[in-house]
Amino acid sequence: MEIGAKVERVDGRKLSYADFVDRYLKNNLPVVLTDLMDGWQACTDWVTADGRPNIRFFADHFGKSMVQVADCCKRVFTDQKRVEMSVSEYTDYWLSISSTKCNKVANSNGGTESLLYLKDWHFVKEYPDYIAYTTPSFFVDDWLNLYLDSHRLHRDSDITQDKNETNCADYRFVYIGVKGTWTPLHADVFRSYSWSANVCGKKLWLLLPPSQCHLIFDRYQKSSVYDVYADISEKKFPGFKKAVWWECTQEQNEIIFVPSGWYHQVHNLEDTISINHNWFNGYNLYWVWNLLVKDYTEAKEYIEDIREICDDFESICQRNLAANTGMNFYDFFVFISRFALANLVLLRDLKNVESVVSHLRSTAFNALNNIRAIHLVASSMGSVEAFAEENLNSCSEENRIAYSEVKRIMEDLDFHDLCATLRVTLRAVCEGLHDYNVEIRPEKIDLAISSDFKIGNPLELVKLIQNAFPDQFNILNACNIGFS
Ligand SMILES: O=C(O)CCC(=O)C(=O)O
Ligand SMILES: [Fe+2]
Repeated sequence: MEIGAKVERVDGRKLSYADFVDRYLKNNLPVVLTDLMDGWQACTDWVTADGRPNIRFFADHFGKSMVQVADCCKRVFTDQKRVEMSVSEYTDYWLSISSTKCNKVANSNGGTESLLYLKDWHFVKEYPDYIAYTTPSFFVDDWLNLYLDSHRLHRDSDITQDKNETNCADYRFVYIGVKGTWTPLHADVFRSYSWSANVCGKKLWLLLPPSQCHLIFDRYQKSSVYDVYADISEKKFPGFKKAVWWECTQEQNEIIFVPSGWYHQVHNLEDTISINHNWFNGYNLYWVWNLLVKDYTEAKEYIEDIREICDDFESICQRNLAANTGMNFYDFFVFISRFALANLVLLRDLKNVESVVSHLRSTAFNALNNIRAIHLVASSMGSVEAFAEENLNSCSEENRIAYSEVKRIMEDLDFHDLCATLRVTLRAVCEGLHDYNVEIRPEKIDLAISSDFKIGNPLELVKLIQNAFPDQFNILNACNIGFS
């Protein structure tokens, strides 16, 4: 395996938000940020005096929680075998293997042993009053978790019933793994960004830029390599040897930013506790849409032969897409429609504020940037079959109600919550922008949101956005300048 680059390491206290955006978000490049975890409760409560996981603290305080645990020695299709157990069962396991000091043996014992890794624990959702950490300002512009605080990703009852509710609760996780546990090669859900903070322990990351990701797939571009350290058949994966990897050893109190679409494999080199979020915003929204299009196309090809005998072919495709990818076109459309409206409402309200101080200007700038990103994605959604008149009946009633009538959305209490959290979020983002000279003056923006408007499809959302800025549509284009 060729390692071609090391991930850059930067002191987070010396990096401005604008620089983070310019260097890493816009270029979609990874970085390790140091010195951002001072004062986190997790760094005190979850770590012993000698810097190891304070596993008894979890047993004592969170023992009853039910969590997903992966067995790193057992592969099931593209992932590790998962079992559900309580935190106290996991901590019992942890204490039993560390007392016999057999982690290494467990790892190499011919596959009969298991090596358990507690993963994807929705800790914040489960313990909202215990403030284990605060999200660093670089990562607060997080539309995914912001939305999920007031909305569900799916509204169709048949999909939500299938899924464990906490599964789609949010994308804020805690991971706890003994030395030797690992995560197979993957790209993140929705092709979102992730950030991952080591509360204690050490991780080895191997990352592959999106431009090279075709190299880790088989010749049909269907299945990808599971473990980069395994003996990879050149016949099956002809490109694998050509891949040039980025490497990073992440120490305690360091946070790695993983950009969109980078495949990565992760190994816990020590007993490790980490906190991670998946997130997306205006800078990678099109990654999410592109993934949905790709997965939709595959889902459709897969069942193409039954098209003729189905009345509701499109809705089966959308159902499969939601089940496999985590959301479908309609879920995504509800998401961007509501987000666009929330940003417009925020802008409109800012206009009414008398004293236009600089942070309000940068809030306006951010909201405009968000709207611009949504406008771009909605424009490219316009032509998809799923939104053609004859297919709109494959969109569930729940979804249609959620996006169509602007008046109804504006009266929806969940939407009010979304607006309120968006305001707080943009405010927090703007604190990092104080030295940035923003040209936008919200009081000059003539904004009209007609509440009798109906959003029937993506092109109507585009129209709504354009109509909202009657004479100043160029304002949306001007935001292209971004932070540079
Ligand atoms: O820490 C791990 O084992 C995996 C983390 C990961 O894949 C991520 O943060 O995207
Ligand atoms: Fe990941």
